[in-house]
Amino acid sequence: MPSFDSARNCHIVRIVYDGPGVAGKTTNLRRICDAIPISRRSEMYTPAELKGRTMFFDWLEIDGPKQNGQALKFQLITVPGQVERAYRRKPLVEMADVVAFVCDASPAHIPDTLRTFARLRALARRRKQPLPLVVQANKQDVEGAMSPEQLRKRLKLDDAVPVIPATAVNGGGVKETLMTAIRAGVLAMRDSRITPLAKAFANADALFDHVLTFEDAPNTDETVDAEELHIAAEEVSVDDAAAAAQLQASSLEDLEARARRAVSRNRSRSTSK
Ligand SMILES: Nc1nc2c(ncn2[C@@H]2O[C@H](COP(=O)(O)OP(=O)(O)OP(=O)(O)O)[C@@H](O)[C@H]2O)c(=O)[nH]1
Ligand SMILES: [Mg+2]
Repeated sequence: MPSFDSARNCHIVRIVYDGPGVAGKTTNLRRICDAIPISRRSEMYTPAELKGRTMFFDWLEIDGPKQNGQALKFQLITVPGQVERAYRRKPLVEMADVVAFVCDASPAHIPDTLRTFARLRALARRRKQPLPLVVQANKQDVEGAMSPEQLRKRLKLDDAVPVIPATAVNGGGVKETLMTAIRAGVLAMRDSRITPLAKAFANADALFDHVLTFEDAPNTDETVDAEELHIAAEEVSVDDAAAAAQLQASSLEDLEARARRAVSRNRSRSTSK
């Protein structure tokens, strides 16, 4: 839900760059930094990056167009895409006003993209407000990369969801993705209630403190509902050799085991009521 920062007298819209590991989320933010002068943005803040992988998040704030004379800022936040960091990703995605879902469109990474997207869909379903979504089909320069239309089909996206081709490493499609997400954010601001800015999201330091609170109880056994599992399994085409090779049997078994545990947990919860 867009928010109002009374300390700085401005509205804040949060755009979260979600997507699987190495899809190009951090690269998008770097190219945005290159394109926007420092007078119109913050520094990019990345706590504890390790060997080029995002461990917590990247954070960047840029100035947006004034709305009825009121200043508007966009917080751009990337999540860590590695599965092991899912417990850090979830609270960031839950607080998004708009999600820019960055896909690695190269064939070998499609199974990862499908699984991560299924998790996003599950999170979106649990929200009270709709979650505006922009999809970026990144790495179009890689041989055999899926086109935006092919990705739209694989992800079963509605025609209303924009899918933008990109080669983020060279800056291609980065601005288009950002502008589309900004437009969705401005619309969300008009349509929803504005809440006071949560302290946890006031700045990058506060966000880091907030994310660190999840370290004590990392929820690695994240609930995977049956429908999500169905989407993840069904969407991976078995006739696509490259994709099938990537989908290791152990991952599916793991997903199934977790879904079974979630179902039995829900059963025991409902019987104890
Ligand atoms: N070929 C190609 N490589 C890209 C493109 N965009 C990003 N990369 C490369 O992909 C790798 C991963 O990019 P990152 O931006 O760090 O990926 P990420 O999504 O932030 O990954 P995590 O932080 O692990 O979640 C880097 O080596 C990038 O240079 C692209 O359009 N084409
Ligand atoms: Mg990253």
